Amino acid sequence: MRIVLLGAPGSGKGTQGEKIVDSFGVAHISTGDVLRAEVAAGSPLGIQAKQIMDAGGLVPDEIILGIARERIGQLDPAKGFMLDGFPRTLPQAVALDAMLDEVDQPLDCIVLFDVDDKEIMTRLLARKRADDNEDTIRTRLQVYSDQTAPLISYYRDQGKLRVVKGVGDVDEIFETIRGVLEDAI
Ligand code: B4P
Repeated sequence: MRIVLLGAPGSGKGTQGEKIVDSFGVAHISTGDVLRAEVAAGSPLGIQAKQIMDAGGLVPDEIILGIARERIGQLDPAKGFMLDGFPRTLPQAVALDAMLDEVDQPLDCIVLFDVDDKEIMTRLLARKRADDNEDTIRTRLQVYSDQTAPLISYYRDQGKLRVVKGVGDVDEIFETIRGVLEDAI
């Protein structure tokens, strides 16, 4: 199983991602977690990423693709993985497809979390992470709509997109995702 979790900031990719990993035993790559670990370590990448993340922007594609190549390269794609928060731009998605085509292990399924902006604002203000204040969240939603939402039609055109309503009880949402993944794979 090679899957991508797609959705606006705060749509629940991290929350459901943990459940998918526990249940399906796939490897998990979260570019957001990698970046937060770099920030915590105070590395040069972390110092650069922190400014961008705190302002609600996206870390440049070259940096993210470097991280993704390294992490995916350490895995056996045939054993399955779940990407959470990556790809987030069209160039990232195209580069990912090329990377996986090289090893003849294309993505199976892209799960899109459908959650409206009002719910996202409420959740992220409650989460209280460094990048979770009202202005930053608005910027992140705009960045999502400009740079990440085009991936929806990109993956729909490939016939790989599955949409899941991401509002309601966390366990019920997971059961829906489980059904979607079992059907798709
Ligand atoms: P991410 O780490 O990917 O985080 P996120 O989009 O903010 O949140 P996620 O969707 O995982 O939501 P969560 O489960 O936590 O990105 C952080 C930053 O890193 C980006 O802004 C960007 O700057 C940078 N970055 C990462 N990847 C990048 C890339 N590929 N390219 C460029 N830059 C990149 O849920 C949110 C909250 O909602 C939680 O508090 C949770 O408890 C709650 N929640 C979840 N499900 C719920 C439900 N059903 N009901 C109520 N609350 C719920």
